Amino acid sequence: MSDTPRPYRRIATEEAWAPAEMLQRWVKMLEDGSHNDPGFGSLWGFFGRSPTPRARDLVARLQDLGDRRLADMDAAGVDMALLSLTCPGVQLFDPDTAMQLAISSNDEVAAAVRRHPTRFAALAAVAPHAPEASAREIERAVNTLGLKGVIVNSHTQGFYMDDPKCWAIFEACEALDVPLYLHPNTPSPQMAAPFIPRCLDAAIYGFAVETGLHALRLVVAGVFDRFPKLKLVLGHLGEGLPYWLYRIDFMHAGIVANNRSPGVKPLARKPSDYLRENVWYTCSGMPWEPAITFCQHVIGQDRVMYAMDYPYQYVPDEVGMVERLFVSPQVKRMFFETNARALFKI
Ligand code: 1DF
Ligand code: MN
Repeated sequence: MSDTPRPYRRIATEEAWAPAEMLQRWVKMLEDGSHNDPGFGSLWGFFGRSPTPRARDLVARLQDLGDRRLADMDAAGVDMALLSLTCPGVQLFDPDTAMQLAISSNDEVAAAVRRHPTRFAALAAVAPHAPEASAREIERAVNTLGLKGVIVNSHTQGFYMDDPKCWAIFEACEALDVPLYLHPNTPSPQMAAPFIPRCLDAAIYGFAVETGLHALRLVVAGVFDRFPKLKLVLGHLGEGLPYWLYRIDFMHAGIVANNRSPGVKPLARKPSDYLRENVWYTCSGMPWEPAITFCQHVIGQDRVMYAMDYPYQYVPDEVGMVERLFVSPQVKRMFFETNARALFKI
């Protein structure tokens, strides 16, 4: 992108990568059918096995943590990328294998950050189905490797993080004051079926359904009452949730007042309060003025951040689309740079 001098650096906050070993294991699982996840079969059946240029190009770009990625960032005008393990990450594997791969991938991405400290920062992968080991890994990743937070790719084989087993992970995030980025995954096995025949399971819509649901489960379960300092990040401008704030509050109040479900207890505050005060938002995949400014309006300009979603949505012209947002220079700087610096301590 042609670029005039600007008074801020652009930090892109949802930029995916994948270690070769994990991709090889995924392809093997696709070939021998040793997974139980129709969404994974649909999404990675394409990216992992299709000979199309789109699929082969993505798999190559995902694995590059060096010159090719940096050249792509230069071409798009992205100064810094916050890297995270692509979906579904390690969460498809049994807990021991998942932890082992989380540790090795955190080491690998931390080495890339050390090679290019002004261009890369990274989040730590964990295994939500091994919460105690994950909590220890978060501490190592933050304190020893210098990673900036945690990435979870939504459900783990149908398991959601509102389960009290995951409290150890939230405790670690809160104690270290690092955010947890709840990135999409395809709809869990319990709800994948109606999405798949029309190819609606992935980024077109299923990601948002799955991940918005997951975030709301955390809110309604009272996770933020128990962990009031927990910081959650959602991509894709909150997976639709900002648009729903009014109706979620209205309906939740009625459910609580009528004691409709043993799974819903009164909360200290309204659901929208947590979505405004415990959650930050990135515009990954949504370089669209009305949606971005809506999110800034109902959530707050200090909580909405830039993301590209490289390499899945590597469209250099989109940086220009976002650059033309109708906001003041100060807000543009918050959006592209300072909100991310403050939240992730970059
Ligand atoms: C896609 C999009 C794939 C996103 C992703 O990870 C991903 C896609 C496998 O286009 O299929 O992270 N995204 O976040 O929008
Ligand atoms: Mn993404």
